[in-house]
Amino acid sequence: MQPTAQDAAALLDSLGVTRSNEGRPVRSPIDGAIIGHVPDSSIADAETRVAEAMTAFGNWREVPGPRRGELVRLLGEELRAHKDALGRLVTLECGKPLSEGLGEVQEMIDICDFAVGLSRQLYGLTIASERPGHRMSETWHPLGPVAIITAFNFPVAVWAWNAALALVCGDPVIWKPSEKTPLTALAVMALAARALARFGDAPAGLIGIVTGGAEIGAALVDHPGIALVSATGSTRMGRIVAERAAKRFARTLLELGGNNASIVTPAADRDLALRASAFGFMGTAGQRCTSLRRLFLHRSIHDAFLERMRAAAASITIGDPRDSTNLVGPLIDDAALQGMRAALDAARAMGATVSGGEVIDGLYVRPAVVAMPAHAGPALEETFAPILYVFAYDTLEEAIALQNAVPQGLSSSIFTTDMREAERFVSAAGSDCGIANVNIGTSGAEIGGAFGGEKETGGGRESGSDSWKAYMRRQTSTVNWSGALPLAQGVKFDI
Ligand code: UN1
Repeated sequence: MQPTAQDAAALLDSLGVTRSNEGRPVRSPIDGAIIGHVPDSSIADAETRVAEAMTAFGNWREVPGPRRGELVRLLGEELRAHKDALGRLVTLECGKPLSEGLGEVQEMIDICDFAVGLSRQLYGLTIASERPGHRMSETWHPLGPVAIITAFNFPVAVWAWNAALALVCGDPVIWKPSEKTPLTALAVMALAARALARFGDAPAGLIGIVTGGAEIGAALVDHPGIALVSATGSTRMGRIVAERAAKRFARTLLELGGNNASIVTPAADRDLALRASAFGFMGTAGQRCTSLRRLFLHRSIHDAFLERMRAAAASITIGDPRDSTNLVGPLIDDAALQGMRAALDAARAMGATVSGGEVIDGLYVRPAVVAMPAHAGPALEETFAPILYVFAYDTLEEAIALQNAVPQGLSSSIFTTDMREAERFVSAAGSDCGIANVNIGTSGAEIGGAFGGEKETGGGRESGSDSWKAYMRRQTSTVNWSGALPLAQGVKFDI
């Protein structure tokens, strides 16, 4: 394999990104080498971007939705044409296996397609008025500039889920990517610039970016010109964003931590459950917000299933994610490694049996399967690493109660061929998560559904279904086309 720095330079050139030798160094977790530099934006830069976006909004909100969709269609074309290079760059910068890097770009293309269709379907309602000669309607209007704060683990797809919808909804966007993955963000901006050039008459400042750390994100969150802050990351970060945004009554769309669980019942197809759970906890080295973290096994199958999962983790191929024979790449950085160590130490201190978890080399670790004596300790927290906490249960009620007994509420799943168990799990009395799957793992959602979760996950929904409504403002209009003036609720006020 080539040194990552060489690979990155070639990919950045092919994607049309101007390389810099100054600014914050960006390291590839693959080999720890510096693969580029990105200067931090200043607070003044952030203010300029917002001012430009506010001006752009005045124009863009009056461009017809289907025409706005044309820009997103062109963006989708650029992404299709450069899928391979961008997918490779994602792999270099965040360390996920190449098939996942390419899959992430596919997710961007999918949401662009979805948004193009949506651009002709921003439907409102006509509502029955109680007054004669009156018509009531509900219309969705563009909202204003949207700040999109994203995390390292999906360095480009999360921007696309937000930006594709926001743009067709009539909103300019300003991106604050993770400081760990700014190169892929610059590459996406280069592709967006091509789409804008082909589109022709989009207003300047429609698609912007600022780079840097938390203080740059905070400058966007606090700016009165930002109508919506869409933030993906830890619950700790989300709490800060939510509080700051609430001070000025700005809207937020939060996609925060998950602590996702699967339940495997005696009626499960166990081979399928094993494969799905193995991907769920080890895929992306456990660094998805949807990664499987807790596994509830019925006592009758617990020991045998646990053994098979240990064997799967012990034999999984780990190494350079550019090599397609490796299914698990590195953790993002040393802090992630320390976080994993601390969680495993806490589990051991509780009397848990830990298999795996050792460092192989650099940031490459063996995924850990942890047989837990109780549903407590580190299992109640999100650790962004490949750790699977395993529990035995006796009744489905107990398993559902435990799976819900964490502060987070993103994703969940049940493995069963018993329709009563499956239906109970997805019922009002079942999983309390935003995502509740049957015979599928917790991760790997398609873009067509609304994506997000409850409780400390933040309550936001993005991507498919009617998530677009978060990027628009709702207006109720009552129009009186009669000559009379009847008041609602029969109120009399004759002057
Ligand atoms: C994330 O980890 O922030 O459902 C998003 C999934 C992916 C998205 C994960 N489509 O696993």
